[in-house]
Amino acid sequence: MVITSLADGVMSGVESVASGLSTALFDRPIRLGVTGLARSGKTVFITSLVANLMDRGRMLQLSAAREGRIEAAFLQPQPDDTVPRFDYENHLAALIGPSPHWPESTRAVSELRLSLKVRPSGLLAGLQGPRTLHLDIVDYPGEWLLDLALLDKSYAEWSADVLSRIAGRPQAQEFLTEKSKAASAGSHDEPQAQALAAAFTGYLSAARAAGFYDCTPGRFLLPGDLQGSPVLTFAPLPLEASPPRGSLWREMERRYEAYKSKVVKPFFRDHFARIDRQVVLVDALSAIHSGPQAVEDLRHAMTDILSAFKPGRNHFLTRLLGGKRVEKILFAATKADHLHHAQHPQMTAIIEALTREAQDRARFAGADTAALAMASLRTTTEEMRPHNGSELPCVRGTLLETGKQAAFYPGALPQDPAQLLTPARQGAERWLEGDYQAMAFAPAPLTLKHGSGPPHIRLDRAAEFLIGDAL
Ligand SMILES: Nc1nc2c(ncn2[C@@H]2O[C@H](COP(=O)(O)OP(=O)(O)OP(=O)(O)O)[C@@H](O)[C@H]2O)c(=O)[nH]1
Ligand SMILES: [Mg+2]
Repeated sequence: MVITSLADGVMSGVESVASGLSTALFDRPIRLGVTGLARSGKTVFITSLVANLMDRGRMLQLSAAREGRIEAAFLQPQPDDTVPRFDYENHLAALIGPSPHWPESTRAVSELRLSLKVRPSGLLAGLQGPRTLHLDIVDYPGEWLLDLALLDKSYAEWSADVLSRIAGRPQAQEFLTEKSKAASAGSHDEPQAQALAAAFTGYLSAARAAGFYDCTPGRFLLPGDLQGSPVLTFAPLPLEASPPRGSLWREMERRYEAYKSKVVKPFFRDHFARIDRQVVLVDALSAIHSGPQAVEDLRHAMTDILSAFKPGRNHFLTRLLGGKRVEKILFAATKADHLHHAQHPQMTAIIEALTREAQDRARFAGADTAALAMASLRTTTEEMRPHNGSELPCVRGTLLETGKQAAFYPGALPQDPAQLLTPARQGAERWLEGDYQAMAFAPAPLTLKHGSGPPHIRLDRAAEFLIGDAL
């Protein structure tokens, strides 16, 4: 009696291990991180990706969709109960409603689980039934990723770094004046600390608006519920002799360290460490429009982002990840619908060159990386327009500002990306060959065809790179 029940117990134990194993193998969730700096297009990317995975008529470059192997795609409750849900339905309603508009800016991490029921391909096709892939998509601000570099720096090092970088920037002058009034070694005075932090935050916003990317600490621009708290009330100060205890400098140092341990580390532990695949969205056209310094800055930002994904780079991360690594990273130049397709190869070459340089500089070996030019939501149509006896490849759309239709030509991107990247590296003030224009278009009114998601450019290729192998 006892023996049988024991044996039964063992057997059912074995069975549940076996079924557990097959679920583990086949239903392993994939966590896809979507990041990029503010306004780079994360919300629109996720919304369009999910809509196009649910209705796959425009996803021919995703092999599982082309082969008709995706039997169903549906949203499910996400695994993390304390992370806000990505507001898919409202964002989609904004984009495809009768008076379409862009979704609101988002300020924190959010998450969505999309489950795909897929028939296996190749040899397994006849042997196995469909299996389910859970795709957990996580939207988080790229600024938070750049904060990783702070973990390796003391307050003195960080201050010296920042102060030397911003010295020549007009956006920083107000902060620098404020800083020169402060006596680092003088005793800590809260109104002064607040004035310094406010001036520094003001600089960060102005720098961001001017197209600079090195705008850390990331939470200063996206404070959320930390607004006004001491962890966000510090600023870089030069180190003079050895500042005594209780001095302004020491208090700033203490807050900087608190920012690292109470803000930066928890983000890496709770979100970053669990990501399997990553897309980094880059608004490269805006950077080119802003000029060589913004392009150079973008290159630095991409290097910093890549080095966050390089195992072994940072003690804290190495311990945290314990051997786990991100499998794929896609750098995607977004909003390619601002360019006629005749210029897409040039844009792709630029983003590829930037990625390659970032890889070399970060001495990156690890994840599989790729770069492409894409648009999550296509808002324009293409048009050739006569100009000085030749034809300009333009795009036509509704201008966001005026609501009027207009044709737009941003300027000729060079065939050789070095024509932009070299002057950028050499610190040029402006482009030699004319200027590049930027333009904001409103989403075009849409009627979605049955079975098709919103129109896009190469979103299917992005999906193929990111999850194609797992389908
Ligand atoms: N033409 C075009 N514009 C786009 C596209 N994707 C994003 N945009 C523009 O970029 C803006 C920002 O897009 P979001 O998706 O909200 O960007 P985000 O990265 O989520 O922004 P934050 O949440 O503020 O960090 C939009 O309001 C649009 O103006 C696209 O595919 N095509
Ligand atoms: Mg957003």
